[in-house]
Amino acid sequence: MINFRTTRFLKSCPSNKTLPKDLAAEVAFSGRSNVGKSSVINSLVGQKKLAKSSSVPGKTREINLFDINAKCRLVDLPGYGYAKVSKKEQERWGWEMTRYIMERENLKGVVIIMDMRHPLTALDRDMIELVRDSGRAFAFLLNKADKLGKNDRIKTVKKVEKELESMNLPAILIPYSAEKKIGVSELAKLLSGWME
Ligand SMILES: Nc1nc2c(ncn2[C@@H]2O[C@H](COP(=O)(O)OP(=O)(O)O)[C@@H](O)[C@H]2O)c(=O)[nH]1
Ligand SMILES: [Mg+2]
Repeated sequence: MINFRTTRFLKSCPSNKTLPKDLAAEVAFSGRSNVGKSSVINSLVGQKKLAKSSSVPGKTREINLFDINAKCRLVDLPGYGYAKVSKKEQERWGWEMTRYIMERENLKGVVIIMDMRHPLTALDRDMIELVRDSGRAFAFLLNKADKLGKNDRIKTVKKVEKELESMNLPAILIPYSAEKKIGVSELAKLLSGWME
């Protein structure tokens, strides 16, 4: 099992051109703006402020890379679907993201983070298609589980599982709360399996 506590910030890249050498195993986090990507990374590494989290959506406009150790990295991809960003900028980011996911040699898997209260939006489905086309391993985190009661959590997991099956995409689903630290050890185990 990987020790995530040693994770350090490596680099922010405004485009694929400035990415560090493709020499370490990477796992990437993707999701709608404000879904809690940065918070999930912080909860995983047990540090409050490693990835910048903010209540203002759409702030992360870059590919942020973190070194877990000499051989493994975490990658925070730009959030999608923030309406106040221009169409042109969103499009450019779509291309950067597509390129990273399709071409990155040492990308071992993608974690698609969704809000447990609003899973599988149209933009999430676009991301799912992209990841499927790339042939990468992937899994889903249903974040903000603390906002739902126990019964609604169970219902949501069943509903999402069913929909993914109907898309012919059986996948790992982890109910998660970055705030209440629910699902952290499952996530750590999953990523360790991908990278080791
Ligand atoms: N209740 C709750 N709020 C969360 C959780 N994860 C993130 N948030 C909040 O959601 C907002 C966006 O989080 P952030 O990590 O910046 O999202 P990002 O834009 O996807 O990186 C912040 O106000 C967080 O405090 C969670 O598990 N539960
Ligand atoms: Mg963020």
